[in-house]
Amino acid sequence: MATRVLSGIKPSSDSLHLGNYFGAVKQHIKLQEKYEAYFFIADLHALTTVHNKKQLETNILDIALDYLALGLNPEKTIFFRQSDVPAHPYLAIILNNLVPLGLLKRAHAYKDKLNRGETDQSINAGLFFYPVLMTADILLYQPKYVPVGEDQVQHIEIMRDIAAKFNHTYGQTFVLPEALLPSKQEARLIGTDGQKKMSKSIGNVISIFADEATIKKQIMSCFTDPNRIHPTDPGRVEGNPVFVYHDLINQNKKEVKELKARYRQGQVGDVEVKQKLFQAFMTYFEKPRRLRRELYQNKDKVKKILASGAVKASKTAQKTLIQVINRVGL
Ligand code: AQP
Repeated sequence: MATRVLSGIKPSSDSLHLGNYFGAVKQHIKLQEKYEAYFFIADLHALTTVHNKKQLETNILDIALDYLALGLNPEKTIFFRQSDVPAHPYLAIILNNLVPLGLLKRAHAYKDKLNRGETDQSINAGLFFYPVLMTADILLYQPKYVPVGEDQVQHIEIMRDIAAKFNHTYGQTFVLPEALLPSKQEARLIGTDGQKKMSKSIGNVISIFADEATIKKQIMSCFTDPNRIHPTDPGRVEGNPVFVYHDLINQNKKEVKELKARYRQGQVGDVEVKQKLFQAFMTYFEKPRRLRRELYQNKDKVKKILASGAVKASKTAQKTLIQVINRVGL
């Protein structure tokens, strides 16, 4: 059997951001050349935050368009919507019974919400059980690798714990998939606030497919070196989000080197550095942005791709589910 990879993205907003791209999607596009790839839109996971039918439908289509425009090749890859494969929630319900509550209480997604001032009254059970559904998402396809950003590493560990518990309880069933991470800088891309990882729920993002004015605003309002008051003050380049993004996006390496040198010596203002970043961004994503506009005119084709992906994904998922059902005695 060919080595398999699998990963998913939540359609909880209407555009992928730079963190999603460098942490996950860029790897996905590369890996589809080498492995048997399954990539899905995790719409059941989006239900934890999106409670508006129209909004969810729009987000799902938007993420599908984003993914395809960025280079996902439906000829090579099985691309589908999680909710089209009912085996996902089915397996999650079975696995719930093997997971100690304590393990879920330690999960980042849940703890982050508590740290942001939410309580057990405002956090829904869907979010709490999210690592279990994610475990089912993965185990159904038995991939060797799960290419994700650093924020998902703990959830992958939880998935491995649950799979091991299942094997121990019911006999060897699952091989334990591994997380696959890109470079350190890409695996946890810093947000435009210069403090937290780029996250749609925080809003510290640069959206890949937003209109130019929005992207310009996101880039121009990016934090830089907080200790630098005047353009003539020597500035810090390391860890400065504007330079982190330049390093990843700006193909003109000579320009980046010169900008860094001038910044360190207090010879360039933040505005110029950001304007150059905006230009580099538009160049880097010029082709995907054009492709996405074209795809948008052909939404039916996108729906067909997802429908055909769902048929193929269901076949694989069903096989695993039947094996599980037999093992547990249902
Ligand atoms: N800042 C980031 N750096 C690197 N990778 C990231 N990912 C997300 N943010 C960064 C990776 O993108 C993939 C899909 O993520 P997701 O949208 O399904 O969920 P997420 O990780 O929860 O993304 P957000 O933006 O942080 O969403 P919210 O704010 O709603 O929680 C994953 O592989 C993830 O690692």
